[in-house]
Amino acid sequence: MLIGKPPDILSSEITPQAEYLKYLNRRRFLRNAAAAGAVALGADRLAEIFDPGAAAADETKLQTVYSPLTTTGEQLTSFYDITHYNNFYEFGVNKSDPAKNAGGLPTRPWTVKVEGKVKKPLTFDIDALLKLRPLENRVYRHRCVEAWSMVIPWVGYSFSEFVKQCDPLPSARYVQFLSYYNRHVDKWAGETDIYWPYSEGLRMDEAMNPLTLLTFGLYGQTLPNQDGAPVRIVVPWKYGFKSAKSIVTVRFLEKQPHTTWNDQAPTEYGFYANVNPNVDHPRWSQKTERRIGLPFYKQIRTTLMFNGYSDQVAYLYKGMDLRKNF
Ligand SMILES: Nc1nc2c(c(=O)[nH]1)N[C@H]1C(S)=C(S)[C@@H](COP(=O)(O)O)O[C@H]1N2
Ligand SMILES: [Mo]
Repeated sequence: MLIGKPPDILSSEITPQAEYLKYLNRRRFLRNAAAAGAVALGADRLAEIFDPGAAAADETKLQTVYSPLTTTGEQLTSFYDITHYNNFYEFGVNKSDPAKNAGGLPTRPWTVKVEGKVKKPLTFDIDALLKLRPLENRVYRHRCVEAWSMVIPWVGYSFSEFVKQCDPLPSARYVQFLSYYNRHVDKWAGETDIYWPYSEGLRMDEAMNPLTLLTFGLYGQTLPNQDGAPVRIVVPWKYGFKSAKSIVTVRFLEKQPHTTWNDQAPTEYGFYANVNPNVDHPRWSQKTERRIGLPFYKQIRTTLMFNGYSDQVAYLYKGMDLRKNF
């Protein structure tokens, strides 16, 4: 439970990850939470519900091709749920906050810097990145450490295609992703004690796995800001927090980078964060998950090892103790 959570906020609106933000500015938080509670009953919120298309109006269509790496057979989560039930702490800690607050994220001009163990540092313009490879439609399962999940038709290409352009040195064993951070734009970041910018990382072989997706869109159009515009990473066999949004820097490193959630609570959020029903979170089971958007009686699913991607990724962890390396 969040300390001092006002009773008019639905508990499903507040994330267990947020509970771990130890030095929340309590007064500011309470003020914001009260405001969010008021909005939940107010006219803007109703307009949002009755006109879900409004959220899509500004997005642009992307040319896409079919990908054999797509996961089929499961009902897609609706565009509305994918874009209104988000974790993006720079824009607030409630699930509905990013849709309301991320509008000001300036997604053009946008560059992605490449640094560290590379032949030479590079800067890519987002529009050049969009044209680097054909954009694929890839339906992936998406599972948050908070035990909810979605099925999302992402648009992008394998991150390995990007790495090929970067000429990493043989000493590069890890990749770090840093998100956009500007405290004048991401004003809500100050509600947390997170050490910004948001940082995540992968071992090089994980990053090079074809499933690791450099992601520019969803449902055939550019990413809405709340989902990490204009470019994010998606790592479908890991808990959602590994998938950094709105990436501005990619660093190739010799040593394992620090990562945001691991900094916050090392005993709860490991570096690997592979979806693993056999390793409970210290405060809840990971055996099942709640599929967002389905009727209540159909929501609970068994969580699959590596989120169902064992055939593609189990080889990466041969000989590792996944209880210790969680
Ligand atoms: N920059 C940034 N990236 C982030 C986060 C964040 O707060 N900031 N949240 C992570 C978490 S906890 C999850 S579950 C996913 C959620 O992605 P979605 O909102 O598109 O479903 O984004 C991840 N990437
Ligand atoms: Mo998450």
